[in-house]
Amino acid sequence: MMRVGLALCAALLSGDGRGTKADDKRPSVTLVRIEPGTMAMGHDRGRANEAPIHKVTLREAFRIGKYEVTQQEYAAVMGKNPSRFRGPRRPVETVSWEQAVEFCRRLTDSDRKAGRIPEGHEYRLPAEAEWEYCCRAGTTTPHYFGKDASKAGEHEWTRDNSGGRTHDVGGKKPNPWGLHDMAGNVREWCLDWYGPYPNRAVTDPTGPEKGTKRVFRSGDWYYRAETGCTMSSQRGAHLPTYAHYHVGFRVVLAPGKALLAKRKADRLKKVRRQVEALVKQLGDRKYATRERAHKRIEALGADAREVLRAFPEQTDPEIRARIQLILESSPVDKKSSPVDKLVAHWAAAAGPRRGRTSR
Ligand SMILES: [Ca+2]
Repeated sequence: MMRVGLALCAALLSGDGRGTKADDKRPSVTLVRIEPGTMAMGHDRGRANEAPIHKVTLREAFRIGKYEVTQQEYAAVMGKNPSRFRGPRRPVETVSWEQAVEFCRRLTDSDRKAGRIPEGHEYRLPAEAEWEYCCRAGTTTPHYFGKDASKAGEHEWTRDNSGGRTHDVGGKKPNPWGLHDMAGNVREWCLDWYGPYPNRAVTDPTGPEKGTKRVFRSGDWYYRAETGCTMSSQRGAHLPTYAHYHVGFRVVLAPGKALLAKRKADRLKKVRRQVEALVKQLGDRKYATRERAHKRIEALGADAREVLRAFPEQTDPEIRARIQLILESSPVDKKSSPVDKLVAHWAAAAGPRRGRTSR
């Protein structure tokens, strides 16, 4: 019954000819593929919890719900509908973070058994950074439609136009990546514990390791756009058991932990071979050769640093010192880049040999 319900739901949602045999193998929710990339996350002139602006890199492609999870979708998986504002295509609300996570787990099970999702993939809530990346959709303005909040009504259900209730998903214009209701309708639970942002560039962030509240993002039908609550940077949070009629969620479909671990192990194996060759070059007395080796290690990024941390103890103290400098350097802070630090290190160490290097 669950499969039938989900398939029916998918067909109703897409309106694009689903219902054929081939379509039976598509995921049960409508998803949009998101490519890896970088963004400036946060806002320095918004609320205090939106600062500092920091660079975020997402290395893996993933898929995210084109819409908030609807009541029809939720009921088909969970067997009940907790929502206050009833309607099959309205977003599910009055759903806690814990219930949203359980929905993802059950949907993963059923879609996996039905062969609807790729091997090793799973549904989960979006990480907060993934959510903002999707909301911004390449934009850097306060709203994904620009600076002018007077255009909010074309894109968002807020207190200004909602009539004090939720509305069917997809009723407003999508953002540049085709996602609907990222700014309004219901708030959306994210995976992360709530906490302050890091003051540095980060890769694939998933928030603090511990906490008491879980993050939700997006504005909602309850607040006016002029309060700034529908800006792409706006953050909120509450206890994971909190269930209220202004909070729902959308799902992400992405490789699960086991698949990610396997991919990482394969990647590190390749990087290790390259790093081993480059470390040998560090012993070369020619400045240009050493600099090239370090630049190439730096270009390999976080993976290279991980390999170097596990690198067998070097007997040569100078090579050991150089590896240590790479590990201690931030890969993004230009003023303290490994190359800059090493240039200083070599300049100091090369005093007696000055004139013999190719500098
Ligand atoms: Ca929303």
